[in-house]
Formats: sequence, C-alpha cells, structure tokens
Amino acid sequence: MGKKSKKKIVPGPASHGRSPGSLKPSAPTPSQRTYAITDYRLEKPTFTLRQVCVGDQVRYEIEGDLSAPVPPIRESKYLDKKQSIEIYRWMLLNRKMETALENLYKQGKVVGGVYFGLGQEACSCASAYALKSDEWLGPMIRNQGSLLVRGFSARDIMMQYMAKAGSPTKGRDASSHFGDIEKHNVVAPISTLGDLIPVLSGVALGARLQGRNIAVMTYIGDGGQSTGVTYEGLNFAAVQNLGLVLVVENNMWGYSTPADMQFRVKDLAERAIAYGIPGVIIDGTDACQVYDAAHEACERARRGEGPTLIEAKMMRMKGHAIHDAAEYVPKPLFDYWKKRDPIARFENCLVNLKKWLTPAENRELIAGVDQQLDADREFAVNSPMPTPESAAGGTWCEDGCHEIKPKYGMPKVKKGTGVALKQTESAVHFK
Ligand SMILES: Cc1ncc(C[n+]2csc(CCOP(=O)(O)OP(=O)(O)O)c2C)c(N)n1
Ligand SMILES: [Mg+2]
Repeated sequence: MGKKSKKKIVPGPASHGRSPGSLKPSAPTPSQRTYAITDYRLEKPTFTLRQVCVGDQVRYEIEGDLSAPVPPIRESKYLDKKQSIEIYRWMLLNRKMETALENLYKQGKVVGGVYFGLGQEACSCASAYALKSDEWLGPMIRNQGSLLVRGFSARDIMMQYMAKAGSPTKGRDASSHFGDIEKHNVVAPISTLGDLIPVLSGVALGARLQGRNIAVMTYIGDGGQSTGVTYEGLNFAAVQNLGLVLVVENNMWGYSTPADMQFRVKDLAERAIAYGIPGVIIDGTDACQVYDAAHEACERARRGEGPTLIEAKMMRMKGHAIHDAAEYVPKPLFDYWKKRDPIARFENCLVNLKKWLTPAENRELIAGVDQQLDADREFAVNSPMPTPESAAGGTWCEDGCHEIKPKYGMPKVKKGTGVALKQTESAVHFK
C-alpha cells in the first residue's frame, strides 16, 4: 500500500456548491419563475479551479478538461470590414504599448508599477469602440486599450507611467489615474473598486437632465464586483433607467484569489437578474462578441431603457501588476488561455477566414503600429520631468483651471410646473 496522501482538498464555497449535480437546472414547476441570460459564447469551459492546502501551503489545481479545441471568432452582427480592422489595430497597439511599458519599467524609467491587460485587449478595445465620441467611459487599470480607443495616445499613457511633465496629470500620478472631461469624456479610474459605477450612473443622469439619453460604460472585475458600492451604483442605474453599460471582467483572479472564492453564482451575469436588468455572457477574448454585446447595450441605453450587465469571461494573463509573477496560477491554465489569444485569433479571422486583410496588408498594419509606438516611446522617454518648483501646484482646481458647463444642453424642466429654471438645483450648478 502506498503512503496516504497528506493533501487536504479545501474547495472554496462556490466550487463546493457547484459540485456535479448540486445546481443542475431542472424543468421549472408552475410555482417557479425562470429568467433568461443571453450567452454569446461558442465555447463553455468545463474545468474548475480548486484551492488545495498541503500543510501550510495553499495552491490551486485544475480539475476537468483543458484540451478542448479553440473556438473560432463569432461572426459579428454589426461590425463591417473597416471597423473590424480598426479594432484589431487598437488591440495590437494596446498589447505593444504594454510590452513597451514593461521594458521601460525594466530600464528603471517607469515610476511606480505597471498594470497589464494582456489577454484582455479584445474586451477593452471592442467595448470602448461601441461608444460614440460624445458618450462617456470610466476605465479601470487594465483598460489601457479603452483609453487608446477614446483618443488618448500611447505617448500620453507612457508619459503618465514615467510621471513626465507633459503627461495627462503632469507628473502628479504615476499610473493610470487620469481622465479628461473636456475632449475625451473619460472619467479617471478610481482605485476604490466599484466607485466608478455610481459615478458613471451620475454622468448618465446628468446627461438626461440636459435632455439626452446617452450610453456610459465602465468596468469592474470578478473581485471588485463583490463590493457594496457596485450594488448601490448598479441598482441606482436600474431604478433610474440610466444608460450604464457595466462590463464585468471575469478574468478568473482578483490578486491571487480565484474567482470561485469571490462569488457563489455560476456566472456573474446572473447578478443582473437581481437588479431587474439584462445580463449577457460573452467570451472576452472574442472582439466580435464583445462589440456586439456592448453595441446592443449602448443602443438600449440610448433608447432610455436602462443599464445592462455584460460578463466577459477571460483570463488575466499576467500577475496583478508587474511585481507579481503569478506563480500561484497553474501553468496549464495559462497554456489553455494562450491558445485563445484574442489578437492571434482575430488576426487569423481577418487574414485567413474573412480575407479582409491580405498577409502583406497585415504586415504593413503591424509595421505601422510599431512605427507609431517607436515614435511615441522616443518622445515620452526624451520629454522632461516636472520641475521641483511646480510640485505644489496642479493638484487641486485652481482659479480658471477648467470650466464646468453642460455638454448636451441646458437642464430641462417640465412645462407648466410653474418652476422657473433659475430656481432649480441644476440651474444653480450651471449658473
Ligand atoms: C474597495 C477595494 N477593496 C480592495 C482594493 C484593493 N485591490 C485593488 S485591485 C484588487 C483586485 C481586484 O481584482 P478584480 O476585481 O478581479 O480585478 P482584476 O485585477 O482581476 O482586473 C484589490 C483587492 C481596492 N482597490 N478597493
Ligand atoms: Mg479579476
């Protein structure tokens, strides 16, 4: 007889609840209600991740099949050739800029850390692409691709990470806490996870007071979605029918905690049921699925029908930030998702299946991205740091720093209420 294994399997509460058979859907009885979640995926992974304790050590193991064939990119209902190529280009720039940032960090030129969206480029770029230029985005740290789509340049982002004087925050912040409320309509990321959700809901409410239903988009991770403010913000958007598009980026990890230990529902899109709003599941590595779901949610927002929760399933292909080697992630999990690389698969789709790009045009496009990035990196590296004497300024609003004015028109008041605009609260704000 062999030695008894000392391995103690400690399933997380969620994986325990999901043991085979325990949550099997059964035919509803007349007393049960049913709800629908749209699922755009062409593949539904069946493996589970388990936490295993061996002595004092905690590690994660995969249970199930990781050998499934890689799914194709789903045919988009909306994207044409030009749009698809544009999104592909943004995804390439997103990835190549992050690789450049990693190198700049290793050369000691980056102040602070670097956060990566490796493996999540389709989610960032194709979702932001669904917004119109006068609508609003609130990115999180991994959504650097969304920032590019909204009109920030790779130069802006690289200078920001190097805390250069010419960066969006003029060297006051050394990572991605910047936005632009004048030109790009981007709310700066807020570190406190979930706080962007009520803020973006407020942006939608503001636009409505000015007479427009617009789409506003933000993101939250599998970890961050458990926060109270996520519930409060999304519930507020739901009851007010505000055009919030919430992309829940389920990348399987929050720091080193696997998603199974963050929530007990099978899919995070199910949370939408409790808010009374549509929930959609997509493969976050498939740009066409991301765009289609985001576009439909934006259109719904513009019609004044309220928020949508989109759960994008994918994998964080690096650690939490550059300091984290992610050694806790089982290697086969990386291998599985590497085969589902969002850029390689979209490239294959555009070049070999759709034939919307010839191999030569593709090479030219890639060379163009490299060229642009080289120029931006050179500019960023050679630009000056802020002067010491400027350190005390530019942190708070100073006189005439920026004007706050309505973007979509003056706040509307109901006719016949007898309330003059100058007496309303919004009129005071915009006076
Ligand atoms: C309210 C709050 N709690 C904790 C943190 C610390 N924190 C920053 S990022 C992070 C992990 C987030 O994981 P997830 O939401 O899954 O996003 P991901 O990093 O995977 O994109 C945590 C716990 C925080 N910023 N805000
Ligand atoms: Mg996560």
